[in-house]
Amino acid sequence: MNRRYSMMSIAAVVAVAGLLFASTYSQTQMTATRMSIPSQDSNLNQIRDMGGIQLQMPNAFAQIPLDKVDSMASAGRHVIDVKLTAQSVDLPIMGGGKYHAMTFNGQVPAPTVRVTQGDIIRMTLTVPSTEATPHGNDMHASQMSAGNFGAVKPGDSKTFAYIAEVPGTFKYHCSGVNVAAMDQHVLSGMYGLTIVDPLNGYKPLVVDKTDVQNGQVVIKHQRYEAEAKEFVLEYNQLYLTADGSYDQTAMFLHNTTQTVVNGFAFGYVPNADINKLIKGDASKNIFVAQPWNSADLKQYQSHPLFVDTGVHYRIFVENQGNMPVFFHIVGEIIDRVTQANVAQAKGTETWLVGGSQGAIMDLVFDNPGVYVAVNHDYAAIFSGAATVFVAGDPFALGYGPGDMPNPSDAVAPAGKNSIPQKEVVHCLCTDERAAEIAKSISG
Ligand SMILES: [Cu+2]
Repeated sequence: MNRRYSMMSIAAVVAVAGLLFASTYSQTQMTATRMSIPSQDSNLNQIRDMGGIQLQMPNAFAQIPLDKVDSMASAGRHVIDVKLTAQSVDLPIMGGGKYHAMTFNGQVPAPTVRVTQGDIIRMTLTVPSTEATPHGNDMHASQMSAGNFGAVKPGDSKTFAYIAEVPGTFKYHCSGVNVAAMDQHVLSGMYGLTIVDPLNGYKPLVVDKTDVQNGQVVIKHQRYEAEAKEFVLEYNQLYLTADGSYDQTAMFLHNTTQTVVNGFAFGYVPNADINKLIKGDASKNIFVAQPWNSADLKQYQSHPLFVDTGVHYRIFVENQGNMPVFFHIVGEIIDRVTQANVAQAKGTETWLVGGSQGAIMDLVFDNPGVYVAVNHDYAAIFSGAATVFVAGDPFALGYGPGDMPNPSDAVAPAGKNSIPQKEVVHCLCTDERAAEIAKSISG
């Protein structure tokens, strides 16, 4: 390819990227996009005027006609209603201050949907008239064109239904305004997870250990039943200007402001109470960064994940962001990685989860101690992707297995083969939402 043609293709790619991702509602971003592709001004204006990109391609919209759902339910399918409300709200950010978040139901990430393979998910998205922009929804557990669901205008609501055919973890997210500004909406918080449990349940976990028998080292298959304690860890990035607005230029450069796990940078680290338990002094930090550490922070105060030794753990990991996640637990080996109920790896140190991809990590913590789950990209670790697991009672504080509560947003909703856990309210969510969560976990 000669230089002139290759320059032209680059220009074309930039133009298409500009069309797809131009944020319709931020003047700064529009200006930035215009500067790089001045000849696309009229197209951008047209998109802005119609409030998004109308896809001209034929759609394969495999949704269930809504009037058929009831008869399918009587025939034996289970129907799970998912009700999402778009809510733009300012939420706290590590280091103090707030950023302009876009949420479903006042929380980041959005509520985790948990169903069984073969269930019908009937999703209704409501966009209150107070919202400044339309919103959409794309559920990766479905297999249908997002184009046909389209944008829901402020003051409207819209429903679609589909059968969750494939087990595993699947992202769902706002599809922006007919795809335009989708990056802004998703990276500002409009994302969530659907867990589709396998119809016949999860598989028991077999971990190979060694033993000595008759003077010989031998392999010993250690079996754990499918029943497990479960966590959800959703990775994403924030790209923000100094005033907490979405910064599209930073996104194009992959210039991450903070890396977040379930919405928080460093949201699952010890807090003052745990400092006090261990050091006898609330102000003596036992972890290098404790940015969410004050009882005044209520649902935002950080909280580590307490785990038992010798128990099967199932961690649903989803990469909601723009950067790869090299999922690793410092001091542990992941006993099994599963996608679509098929084991992808056993005994792996790290597992790569690409953008908009998920995986189920099965492991057993054998020894008491502190383990840190990271995205093993140093930029991600140091900007927020460090999640502390405290296994057993390594500090000899006297608590027993399951005594310590875990942060509610990291505990998966109950499904097939779940072992319940004690929970404490923790979420990047509004006070109203925190009150609802408090009610739901107290019984
Ligand atoms: Cu949206």
